[in-house]
Amino acid sequence: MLAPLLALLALPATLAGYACPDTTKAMVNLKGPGSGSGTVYFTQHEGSDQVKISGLISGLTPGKHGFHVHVFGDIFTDGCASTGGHYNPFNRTHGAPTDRIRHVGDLGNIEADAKGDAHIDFTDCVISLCGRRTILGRGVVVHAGADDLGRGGFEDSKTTGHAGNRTACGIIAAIDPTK
Ligand SMILES: *[C@@H]1O[C@H](CO)[C@@H](O)[C@H](O)[C@H]1NC(C)=O
Ligand SMILES: *[C@@H]1O[C@H](CO)[C@@H](O)[C@H](O)[C@H]1NC(C)=O
Ligand SMILES: [Cu+2]
Ligand SMILES: [Zn+2]
Repeated sequence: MLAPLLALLALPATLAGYACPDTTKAMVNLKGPGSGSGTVYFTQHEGSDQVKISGLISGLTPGKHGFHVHVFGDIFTDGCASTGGHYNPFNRTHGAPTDRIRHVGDLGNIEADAKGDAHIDFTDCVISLCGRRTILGRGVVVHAGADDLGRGGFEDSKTTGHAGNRTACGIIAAIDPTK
């Protein structure tokens, strides 16, 4: 009786999804200091742990760019630098979105095409738009380089994915969920 319960409690808290009682939507407008700007939407339907992430970021250098939720939405004090580190409420190491051990904010990479456009359309069930893992009011950062997903072997691979400078960022704002 007790053993399965204890096993369940020992699971990393990031494993199970977090459903919201109401449909919740948010958006982020991303802007420089570096190249890349655009808008990304987050949608989580009533009772679901899936967050749909969609949008377009243009003006990027072609290729992969680290894409994370950072802990603070503060782009006022010092631009993207004041958004803090990756949103990591469970004190884990950096990883890929599909890893069992990851930061809540680890959304991996977006990829810009030859024109510099990154079309974003994926889902994640570790971030949430409500409750203990909410990303509302926090920051999104797009990096100049690729996120190595913790596997690059650099000094900062296990904290930031060695993704380099913060090229664009914005604040995740709640929007009208009926629209
Ligand atoms: C987070 O984990 C590291 C080791 O991975 C540990 O040194 C540190 O004390 C932990 N911080 C908190 C707040 O638990
Ligand atoms: C990061 O940004 C700083 C300041 O803008 C710049 O001096 C540096 O060359 C950049 N690093 C890379 C790897 O682009
Ligand atoms: Cu980041
Ligand atoms: Zn991370």
